[in-house]
Amino acid sequence: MSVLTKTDPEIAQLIEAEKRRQSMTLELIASENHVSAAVLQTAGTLLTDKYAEGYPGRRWYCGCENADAIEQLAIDRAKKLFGAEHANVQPHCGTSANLAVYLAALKPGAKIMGMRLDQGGHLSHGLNINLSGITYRVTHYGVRRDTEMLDLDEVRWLAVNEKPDLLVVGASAYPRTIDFKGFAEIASEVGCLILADIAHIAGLVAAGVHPSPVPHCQFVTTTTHKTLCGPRGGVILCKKDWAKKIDSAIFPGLQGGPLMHVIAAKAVCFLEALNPEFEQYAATIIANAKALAEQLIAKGWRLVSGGTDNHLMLVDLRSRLKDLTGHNAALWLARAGLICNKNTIPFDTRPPIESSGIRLGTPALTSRGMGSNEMARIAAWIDQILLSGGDSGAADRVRGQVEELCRQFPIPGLED
Ligand code: DSN
Repeated sequence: MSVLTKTDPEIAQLIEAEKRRQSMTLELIASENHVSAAVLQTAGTLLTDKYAEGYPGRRWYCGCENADAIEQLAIDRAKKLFGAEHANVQPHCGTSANLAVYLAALKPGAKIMGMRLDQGGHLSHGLNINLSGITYRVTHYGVRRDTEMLDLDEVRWLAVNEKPDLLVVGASAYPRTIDFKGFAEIASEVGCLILADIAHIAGLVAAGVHPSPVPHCQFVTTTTHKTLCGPRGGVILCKKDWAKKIDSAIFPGLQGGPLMHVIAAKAVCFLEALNPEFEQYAATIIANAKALAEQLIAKGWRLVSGGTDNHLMLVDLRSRLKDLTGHNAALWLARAGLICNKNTIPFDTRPPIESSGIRLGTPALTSRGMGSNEMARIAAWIDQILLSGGDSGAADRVRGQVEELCRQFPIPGLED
């Protein structure tokens, strides 16, 4: 950082401030994680200088021999990790991965069917203000009101009646196991294509602690920075017969030059995830989520669907404090160093900007090496803060204890 401090002290100071913020707070945002020092180092290399439009062995520019080798390693490792026939490692994010699948598989005006955003889906699954919802006709499925879980019979009924061209399965706020095989059977019955978006659970799928959609779906998209613990970015996995169309949809269809420094960091992340230790890490993410969920339930908080099977949970704040919004709860927790996000809960009566829930996840805590004892302490702090009515004294007291815990469990990227 010494060079940057000389060149641009303002940015250098802000990066230092962010390092301190990450180090001294607990990250409970379910879609965030802390990368390894190796991933961090790779993402900050001079690979950022290189233009490599095209694909390994088929580039527009000269001087791509190292870029070719790096991207090929990333592709080969992604295929091995997920057991996929083809991988495109160039998407800049999960949304561009999804848009590329739509571009490859559908004509504008075709019909997609995905999970409602306000019940756990994602904006790139057909939200009306996202390109997916602007370009395609959309129909949405949700969870059952009584169980707050997906019901394959309801999805099948809707699919049979709506006849989508593409069924999208995957979520950003769904705490339960997704039956990808069951969804694929529905797609096959209806005669449509299927895309599984595993952005949130990719690390769990890679480790084999969540069922994989790869054998069952034509397309699987993911981000690399959530449970997979890699750099910020996306990946598309697909069957061999879609490889050419997917590659053309990403470049030149949707993106220009790939981010080679990020692709190299993805390759490092895939290597780390191929290590047998990663399976234990992913299993611990789930064990920690279950421990946190059990502690919160024991304190009287209702969790959407009654618990969790994966890395996240949704707390229904109305279960104990009917006037507390997700917006206020997240702000109070943040003052105490507990970082999470507000979230709608299924059939929420509040608008998304207020929300009646908070979403909590355990990937980042697990990357710091925390276990069930720490989950119990964190649940107690969450409970204290939510019941404190936003009291600043309570926030300060908890913040002190949070910082003490943070010092015991440093973030991995700073170890070098
Ligand atoms: N921002 C991601 C999440 O938090 O789930 C979705 O794009």
